[in-house]
Amino acid sequence: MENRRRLSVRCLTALGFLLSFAAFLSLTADRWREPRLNFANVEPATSQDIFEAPKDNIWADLRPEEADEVYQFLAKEWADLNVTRTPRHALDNFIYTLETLQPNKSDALPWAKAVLSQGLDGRSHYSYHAVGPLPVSPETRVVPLAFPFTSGRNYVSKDMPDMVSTMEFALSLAENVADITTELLGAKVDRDDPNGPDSLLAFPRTTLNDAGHLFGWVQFFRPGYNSGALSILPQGIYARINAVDGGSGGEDADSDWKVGEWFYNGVMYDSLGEFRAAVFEPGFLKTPPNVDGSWTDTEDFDAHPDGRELPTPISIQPLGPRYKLDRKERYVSWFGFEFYFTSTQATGISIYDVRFKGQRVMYELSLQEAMAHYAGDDPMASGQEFLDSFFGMGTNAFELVPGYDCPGYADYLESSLHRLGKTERLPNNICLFEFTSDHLLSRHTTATSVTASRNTFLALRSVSTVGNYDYTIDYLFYLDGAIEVKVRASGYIFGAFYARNAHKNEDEYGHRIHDALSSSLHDHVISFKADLDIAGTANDMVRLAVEPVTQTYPWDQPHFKQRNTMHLREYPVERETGLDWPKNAGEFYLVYSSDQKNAWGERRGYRIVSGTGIGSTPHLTVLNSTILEDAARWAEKDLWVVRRKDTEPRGADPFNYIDPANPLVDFTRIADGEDLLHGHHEERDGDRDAKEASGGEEDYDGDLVVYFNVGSHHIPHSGDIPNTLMHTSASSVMFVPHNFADRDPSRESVQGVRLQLKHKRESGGFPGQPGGGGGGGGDEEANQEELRLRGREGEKGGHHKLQTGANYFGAPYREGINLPLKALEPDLEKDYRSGSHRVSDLSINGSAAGMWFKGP
Ligand SMILES: *[C@@H]1O[C@H](CO)[C@@H](O)[C@H](O)[C@H]1NC(C)=O
Ligand SMILES: *[C@@H]1O[C@H](CO)[C@@H](O)[C@H](O)[C@H]1NC(C)=O
Ligand SMILES: *[C@@H]1O[C@H](CO)[C@@H](O)[C@H](O)[C@H]1NC(C)=O
Ligand SMILES: *[C@@H]1O[C@H](CO)[C@@H](O)[C@H](O)[C@H]1NC(C)=O
Ligand SMILES: [Cu+2]
Repeated sequence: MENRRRLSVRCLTALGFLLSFAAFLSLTADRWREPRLNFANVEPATSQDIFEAPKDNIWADLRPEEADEVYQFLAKEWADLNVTRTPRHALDNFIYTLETLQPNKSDALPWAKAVLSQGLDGRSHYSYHAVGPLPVSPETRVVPLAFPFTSGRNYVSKDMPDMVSTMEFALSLAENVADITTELLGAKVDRDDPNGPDSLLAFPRTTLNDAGHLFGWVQFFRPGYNSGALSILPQGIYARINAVDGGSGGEDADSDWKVGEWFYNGVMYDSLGEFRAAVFEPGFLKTPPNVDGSWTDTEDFDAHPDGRELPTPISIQPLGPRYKLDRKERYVSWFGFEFYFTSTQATGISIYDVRFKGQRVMYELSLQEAMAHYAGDDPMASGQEFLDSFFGMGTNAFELVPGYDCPGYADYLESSLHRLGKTERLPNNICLFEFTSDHLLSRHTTATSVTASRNTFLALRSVSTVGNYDYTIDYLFYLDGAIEVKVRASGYIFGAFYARNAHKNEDEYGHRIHDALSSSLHDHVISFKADLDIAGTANDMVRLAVEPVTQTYPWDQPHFKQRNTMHLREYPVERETGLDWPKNAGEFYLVYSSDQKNAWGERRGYRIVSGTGIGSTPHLTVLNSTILEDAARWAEKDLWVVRRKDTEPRGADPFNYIDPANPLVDFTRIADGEDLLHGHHEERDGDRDAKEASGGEEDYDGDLVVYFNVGSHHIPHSGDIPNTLMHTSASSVMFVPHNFADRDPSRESVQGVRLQLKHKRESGGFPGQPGGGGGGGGDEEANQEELRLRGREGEKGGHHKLQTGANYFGAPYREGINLPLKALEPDLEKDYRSGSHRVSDLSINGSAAGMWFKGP
């Protein structure tokens, strides 16, 4: 007992923690930690309680006080706009969002970014404004924010109808056909009990076509009993709605719509009258409805296969984390990695200023957009697409489930959103943890030893639930300097209605997966930006190809005239371009430092590689998508390399969703073929012309940005019911050091064991070859020999004296541990704080464009 470091058992409740540590907390105000789980007989590391970032996190979101200050400032500046916090109409003026304006890389002044929704001349607009410098002072001003957008505009005009009145229109349209829906579906819209078991929901989706005509389709759904299974309960009756005047969102929005054709069971009807007449005609061909039942339940509480009576193995971390976290600045240090992170409403977590062993590797790594593009044999599925930043990957990043989403021992952080003049806190929606993988990072067996190094990595995770789908988004860091971005989708698919009708072609777009449900083929393409700074900002991208070749070698003569073999060939990427992953993985995409070399004279670099996971990293199958138009051209290739510019901070903008023909950010204008030559390169004939033609900067410094996609071609099958499984939906891209250091840098940080076997040592020869080389002598002699050999390696030469038996590098566990139940099963009823989640219904109302409320 005496030699145990016994720790007084801290009270685990937040209150107890606050009481016993009040004094400590008052000193470290913002830096206090969640009460860490303590174990009875061990003392967790405490060093991170006083860990501080070297600099302020200039990317961090506005603190609530700062947001209040900006709101007050804007209230004065925009006094004439009658800005309201509770908009009741599309044309009301309101500040939709407020957050930090991410600073230019080339300067770092704190500014805020406000999105104003404004009614002007009977139309509604969204506009971006920059407010700064901060904190608010007499110099602070508000200016239109247009420089980040390729369009040169700071606004989109929202040619969307008033959401409330459109929903209202869909509802009354549905009420008008209660006789038909009762006849065909055994259900009808019920305003008093909209989510009742025999109720129907009617949702409009509207599209603006090239000619500026606004039209849409209303589709019926069943609500789903309790699981939110709505997206797999489409009902197969569709009505076209047409905007009377092009859809202005104007004052008279209620009268903006009229009903056009109807579609049911593969047949188009010109009008409601025609449809109704047909339905009640004897012999009308019906198709079975899509009815909810236990098949949509997300869990089975009743099955008891062998083994289910035991809990699963889990991971624990009894001695505390090995990373250091400055919670206030959101700064992390872990085995040579250092980075800051932040969260934005549209795109969720971004990481900044990533260094490895003191050298900058990336300036920024961040999600840009998450797209899902559908195809199908009905009026909805055939024209359905989502750009989820519009709904908000950060706005919809809800509380994580400790012990399930992330280990119970993870650090959980919150984010706050400044919207509609208020600050909303999303508790525990970011987690940070170390995890030891089920496989080693390296191992080797020789005749006399076995060495095994654990693969422990660091994960920064969040989950964005955008309507039907949950995206788990990971930024992963490995001991060798590798960085991985991994996304896994789960949740309900967005299915299509399956009509049992020989003339329908649902099978061309998916599989039948229930009585009346088709699985609805779609592509997920999720874009990330990596501003690589491989050992400095001046970088070159090359494709290093492994190519077959026929060579003549003097040493083969005269026996082989020539030899079929392979070799390396380097193709510099000299212009901004989009690349696809090479066939047969036959090329390495490398980003090299333009001026820094390792000890062997090789350029220091990182490789970009389509990473682990069953899902492969896709680009959009659809060519020149009719619905996306110019809103998401980044989706058309796997990887892009472009010049970094302050004026091109993002490859997409959330409002691209509502203005696809004329988006704020058109990616083709970012990847527009400018040359990437710089510094050490000779100016070549024609380059100057090319530069001028593309409007490039003469003094390009070699700072490049890579955009890349993860996602999947999703062909859901019966196993996606009830929910898509993450082991099949995962996909990732990895950045892996390539000659970045002089040898594997994980050796100095990895933990593991070398087992020195009791065998007489062999030396020389191939390890493992019995009798290879001299050897002889006992363990002592073997150790002497080992030391001598290691000493020869020079400078660092091992001070560790090898023993026969287990030689640990890093710390092994040295004593047993009493585990509190919490370490195994977090107390979710107490620790999960959210009472409900504001999950988007994927209608316009659930998004940027629909934040107004029914009038009193
Ligand atoms: C602002 O609100 C006031 C009071 O409700 C109203 O009289 C005025 O017309 C409004 N101004 C604008 C520009 O909407
Ligand atoms: C639109 O969204 C707001 C905020 O989420 C909600 O209060 C309102 O009821 C919604 N309106 C409709 C018509 O769904
Ligand atoms: C894409 O489609 C549009 C509209 O159909 C057409 O005008 C345009 O030329 C097409 N672009 C390409 C690259 O095919
Ligand atoms: C950031 O860069 C843009 C484009 O060069 C410039 O217009 C803007 O003023 C810069 N922002 C700040 C805060 O300096
Ligand atoms: Cu999917």
